[in-house]
Amino acid sequence: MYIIGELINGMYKNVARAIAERDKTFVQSLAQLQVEAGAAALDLSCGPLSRSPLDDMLWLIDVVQDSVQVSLSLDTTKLNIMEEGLKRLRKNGIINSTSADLERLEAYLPLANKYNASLIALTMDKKGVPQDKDRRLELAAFILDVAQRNGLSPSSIFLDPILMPINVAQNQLFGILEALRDFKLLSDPAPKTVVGLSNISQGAKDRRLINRTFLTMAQGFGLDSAILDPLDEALMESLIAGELILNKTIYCADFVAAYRKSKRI
Ligand code: THG
Repeated sequence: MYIIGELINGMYKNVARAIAERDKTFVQSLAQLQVEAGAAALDLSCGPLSRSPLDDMLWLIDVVQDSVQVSLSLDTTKLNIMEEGLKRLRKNGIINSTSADLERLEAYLPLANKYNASLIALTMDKKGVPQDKDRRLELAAFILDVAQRNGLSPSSIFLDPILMPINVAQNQLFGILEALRDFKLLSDPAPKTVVGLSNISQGAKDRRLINRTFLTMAQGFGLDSAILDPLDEALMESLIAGELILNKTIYCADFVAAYRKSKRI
């Protein structure tokens, strides 16, 4: 599982404060803790309250790159912020994200090519987030078709079915699992898949229990990557056990410790 740490997000009040006050130490420690806990990449988002989102994103990129070596996922809906951010990256990044709208795809696909970045593509368009699996698949097929015509390999694309909160869309969750499985059948080579895991429990009780249970199920449906909280230890242990059961790592008596060591977690 390719783990993208979610914690450097202005959606969290303390992160929004750290960004506004240019509190480098706070952001760098969040970066280091997530990488030590197993994140292979870090998602960076200034959040909805940012007054100068471009300056804030460039500042985040610089301070995070000064403290850890992992790839960065630039989480912004603004094209100019994405491009300025990509220019600053010291290693290959992740564009988070484009929708399935043709004009957005035609803007973001060339950026992915130019900066050698992976591209997260959400299966939503101007009509909104799909309510069922078939519409998610239809949009995924469209994304892959446009990607192919723009010369980007499906293996550089992470399809995101958009995980919805359980308290508003309980009846969609199984369809989302099926979409994760079926996305992989749409092209050869197959696209990758990703979800923003914590979305599922926004506004719910027992958030961590819901997060880790969904993650386990999504692993069974072939999920490749998740934006999640790597500091949630029960979640990470459950993830490791899931990888073991799917035969992605070799069993040994102390498998959690062995996995952490092999990934230098
Ligand atoms: N897909 C893609 N990118 C994404 C998402 C996605 N980026 C953002 C988000 N979804 C994933 N990251 C988070 C980060 C935090 C939370 C959820 C998803 C979260 N935050 C607390 C909340 O809203 O309750 C904040 C609590 C606080 O203020 O302290 O749950 O789906 N491609």
